[in-house]
Amino acid sequence: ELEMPAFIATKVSQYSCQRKTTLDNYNKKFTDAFEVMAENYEFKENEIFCLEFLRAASLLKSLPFSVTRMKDIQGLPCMGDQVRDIIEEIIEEGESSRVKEVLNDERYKAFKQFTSVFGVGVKTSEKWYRMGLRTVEEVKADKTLKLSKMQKAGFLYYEDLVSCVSKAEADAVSLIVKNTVCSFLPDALVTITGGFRRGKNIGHDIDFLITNPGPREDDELLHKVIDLWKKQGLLLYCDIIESTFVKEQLPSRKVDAMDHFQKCFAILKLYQPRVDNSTCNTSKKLGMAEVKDWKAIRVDLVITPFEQYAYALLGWTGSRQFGRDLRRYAAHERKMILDNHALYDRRKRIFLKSGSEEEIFAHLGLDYVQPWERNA
Ligand code: TTP
Ligand code: MN
Ligand code: MN
Ligand code: MN
Repeated sequence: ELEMPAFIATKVSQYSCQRKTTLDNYNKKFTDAFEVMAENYEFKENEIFCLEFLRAASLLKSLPFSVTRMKDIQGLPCMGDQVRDIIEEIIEEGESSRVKEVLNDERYKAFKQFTSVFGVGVKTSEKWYRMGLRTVEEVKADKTLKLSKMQKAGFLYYEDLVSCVSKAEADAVSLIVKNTVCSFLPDALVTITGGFRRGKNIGHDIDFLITNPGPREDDELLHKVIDLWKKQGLLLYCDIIESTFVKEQLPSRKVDAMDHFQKCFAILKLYQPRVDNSTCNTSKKLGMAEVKDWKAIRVDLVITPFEQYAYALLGWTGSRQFGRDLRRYAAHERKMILDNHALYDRRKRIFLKSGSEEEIFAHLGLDYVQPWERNA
């Protein structure tokens, strides 16, 4: 942990893509508080305030020291009045009354529960809240509600899905994905992305990028993989989204736009051989309910053309805030448009090709930031 004065000499950028943010967070009590505030504003669809708190959280995560006095944040970007008020409260009282208020708020608590269900977002939560529903149990019990296929799966596997995915589970699923993909396309490249690529040891899902180096493209690959898992009884849910990519089209300028890759949001059945303890054997002998020997795991599979692979890797590695800042930096500092498919230089009116993440940073005039330093 660095001392404050040694650190202050270097100017901190307002963009997280110009900072290094590892998983060591010296300011967790502040960043947890900001994330609650941001989430509450997200539930209220106040994007401006939501982003203000997310940016502040992200900035404090990148500091190599713990903030203990208001002086410590002097001269730092992303520290607006709302943010400073909460920092001050936490420094003085050990906690923030505004954050406590949110944590006790009926609407926040209900939305927090609803959005923890796979397939349920702010819009659905709003609807359920207006109907007077407050808990996941109440939603489950209400048989008049029309649930989407995704939400039905979300409730069916709720307990498994809210319990986080471990690194060991990610490695096990990774083997399954690689083996299945390579049984159809031996040269395919399968890469774990998302939080696990940033070095996290838990996640809410496991993200994979799949590409085929060389000329051959196989639009059927994803369908073949999914069909095989279905046949093997490993697929609990899947929603395949076909590619909507249009060549020559300029990258999307929207900060949180979905990309156009063929992809699949799935739930896989991961078998977990249990330690052979006597209780299990007894229950089997007695014909009691079998002990569940699997866990439902959320898996995202994304198929990318090889020439877009570096852009897809950068986008899907995240963090979400790191990606937002990369695109904001490209637009505002370089007059370029970046998305998960390409980088477009608006001054030169050309697409900039990249075969690696390093090349994308170089095109943007940024120092390279390692995946484990992107936990913004
Ligand atoms: P997530 O899986 O949502 O997030 P994560 O892996 O960082 O964290 P968690 O442990 O909660 O799973 O998304 C991974 C990254 O992919 C994220 O930075 C945003 C990006 N992403 C896209 O680029 N396009 C998309 O359509 C989605 C869903 C995510
Ligand atoms: Mn993820
Ligand atoms: Mn997530
Ligand atoms: Mn994901």
